[in-house]
Amino acid sequence: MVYNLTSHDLGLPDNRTSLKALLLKEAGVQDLDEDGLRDDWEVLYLQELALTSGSNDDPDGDGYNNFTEYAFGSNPRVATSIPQSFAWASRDENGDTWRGLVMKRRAGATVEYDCLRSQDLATWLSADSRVEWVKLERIFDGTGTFLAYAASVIEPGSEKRDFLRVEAKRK
Ligand SMILES: [Ca+2]
Ligand SMILES: [Ca+2]
Ligand SMILES: [Ca+2]
Repeated sequence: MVYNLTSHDLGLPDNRTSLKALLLKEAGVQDLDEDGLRDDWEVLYLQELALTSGSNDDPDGDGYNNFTEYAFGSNPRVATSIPQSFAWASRDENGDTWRGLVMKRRAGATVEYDCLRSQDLATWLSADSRVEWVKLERIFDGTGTFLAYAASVIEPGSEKRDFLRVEAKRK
């Protein structure tokens, strides 16, 4: 992208608007083959398979399809690289006890995550207001993911226990 600041005075609102539009376009997510995987991620990780291997394929045969590896930050060409196990965590804040799980989730807006809650492993409820993503922490391991903490408040004295499950979907 080239934008000549000598001939485009940024003191003029029209020029600021057009530069902003250009920057947003450059920063946008490209998915020309519409498979739900960012094209730059495909080129980097799938390499020569970038155009032929789609969301549901599993070229490294590790049991996790490309979308799952994309959503949870593992390598789709390396069978020993699989989505990491979720870890349990809890913390106290303003008198509330939060319990939840820590996981890697993709930065940016290409994947939608839903954290589901169950008390019997049979009925799963969309967590909505009971479970929140309470913490996002940038990690710089080259996978473009955040460390995320999904948690729900445990009512004082509650005997109930929650199971949590995370689903990742294409946006
Ligand atoms: Ca793509
Ligand atoms: Ca795989
Ligand atoms: Ca893998």
